[in-house]
Amino acid sequence: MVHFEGVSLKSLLHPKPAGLVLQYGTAGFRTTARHLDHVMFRMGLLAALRAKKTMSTIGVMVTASHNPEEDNGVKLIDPMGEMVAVAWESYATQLTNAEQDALLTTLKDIIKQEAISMDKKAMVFVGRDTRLSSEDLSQAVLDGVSSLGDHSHDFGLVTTPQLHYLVRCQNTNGSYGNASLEGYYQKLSQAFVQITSKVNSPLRIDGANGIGALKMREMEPFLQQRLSFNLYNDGTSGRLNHLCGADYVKVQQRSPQGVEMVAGERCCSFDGDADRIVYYYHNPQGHFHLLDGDKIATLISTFIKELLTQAGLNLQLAVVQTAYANGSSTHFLQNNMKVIVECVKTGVKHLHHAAQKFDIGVYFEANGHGTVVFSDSAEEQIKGLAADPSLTEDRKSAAQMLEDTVNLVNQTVGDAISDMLLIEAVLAVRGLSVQQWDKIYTDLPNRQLKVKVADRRAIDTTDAERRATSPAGLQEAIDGIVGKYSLSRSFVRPSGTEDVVRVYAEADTQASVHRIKHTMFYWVT
Ligand code: NG1
Ligand code: ZN
Repeated sequence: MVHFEGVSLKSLLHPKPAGLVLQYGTAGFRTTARHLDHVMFRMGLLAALRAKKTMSTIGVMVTASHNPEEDNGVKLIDPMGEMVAVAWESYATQLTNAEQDALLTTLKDIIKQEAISMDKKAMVFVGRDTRLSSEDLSQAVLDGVSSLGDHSHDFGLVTTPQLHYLVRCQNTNGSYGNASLEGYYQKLSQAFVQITSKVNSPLRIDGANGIGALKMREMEPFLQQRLSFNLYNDGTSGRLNHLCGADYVKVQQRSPQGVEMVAGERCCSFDGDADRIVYYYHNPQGHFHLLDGDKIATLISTFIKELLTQAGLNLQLAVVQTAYANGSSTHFLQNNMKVIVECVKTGVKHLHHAAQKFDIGVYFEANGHGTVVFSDSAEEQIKGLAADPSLTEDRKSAAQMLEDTVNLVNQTVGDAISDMLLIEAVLAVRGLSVQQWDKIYTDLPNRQLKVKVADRRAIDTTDAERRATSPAGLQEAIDGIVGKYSLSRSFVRPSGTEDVVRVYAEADTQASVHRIKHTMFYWVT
């Protein structure tokens, strides 16, 4: 029997500002940290309900990722480490927006609608990033869980993907790994050390002044000196995500402040919660070259495809992208690599679900968020083959490398640390420099723009956001603009995380991109 008095009493300590309305979007709730205390308390309540419903441990991560230090946010993590089921996103919105006196009724409605048995105690894992506001906000989550009489484990400072990993481990009785940070470091390091016999030249890592830098330091001893790296923007002085980090580098297409760039040497940037990564370097003339999520997806899928061929394993491999994927990458993957390419709507949950339809699905957003997912059957076949004593040396080594790749990947969600180790392993095994990797295909010049408009929802899209269905005339105008330039493509869509619309343009030259971008800007505003 649950007594809701605890909820009533404790909710008073986390009051909702009357009239404030927020929406659980692509990245959960995300706004200025000042508006989030009641949201966190209520997400603690909802996570406990979700845990009871699924009879599993649920995760709650407090972070606003690449957004400014003053912002914060919260995301729920489902039992297998994936994003929370879509139906529960709307419960999250309802519970968050319920005025103070309607909180209990809303909570009870959800319990009734989902027919949740309140007898058993739930377990909720909580984690947070390095933002100043995160400690108090995660305390509010813990208060929410305990007000229902349920249990929680506070992992404190963790990267977002680490919390996803921990949740999955806990719910799979250790078959995915140990539900501890040490378990995470051990699993990834062991796989990395087994794949990589030779140490690459030092990698320069921009930690975005966030949690990723902290966790790389923790992981360093596990890596047995097989990865040589220098950490910059490690949070000891600079501001989180300020002029640094994966989002800054990708959007600005320039190197971050605080990293000593040396021509030809590879660098990478994490974002504020270490679920995204991009690589880059300066050429001898000092020009910046970016290797984004598309280049990463190409490197990884090429590597896996070659290993499958070498091992003689017939598994279906696909790459999942969004409309932001550079046209050159799609062309290369389809026509040169001959892999299946799917395009889905922006947002990791869409990519993740699409990737799960294949034996092996590699998915990346151009911004550097992505991972690889293996079906149960693919994992079994890889493991079976790696253990087969009758194999030739060549097939055996490929099968073992595939098995290590499975272990190196954090399959729950994009993970900057795990992705970085996989990329470093591929570069080392294939003897590729960052320039050689970059030359696999040449990106079409491209630009992104965010535009503040009166009502971003006036823009509707179809075909994985590549075409506009409203307002009337917009798509015709876009067709007219891009028709004037070679290899060009442009689209506009409302952001799911900010109150802006995003314009994307690519074409054969930077000058054409600029002209398309300007015309699009005038059309949208
Ligand atoms: P929105 O704001 O919907 O464009 C952004 C990113 C997504 C995804 C989410 C979640 C771009 C163009 N969009 O979404 O890819 O990462 O944030 O963080 O990078
Ligand atoms: Zn992030």
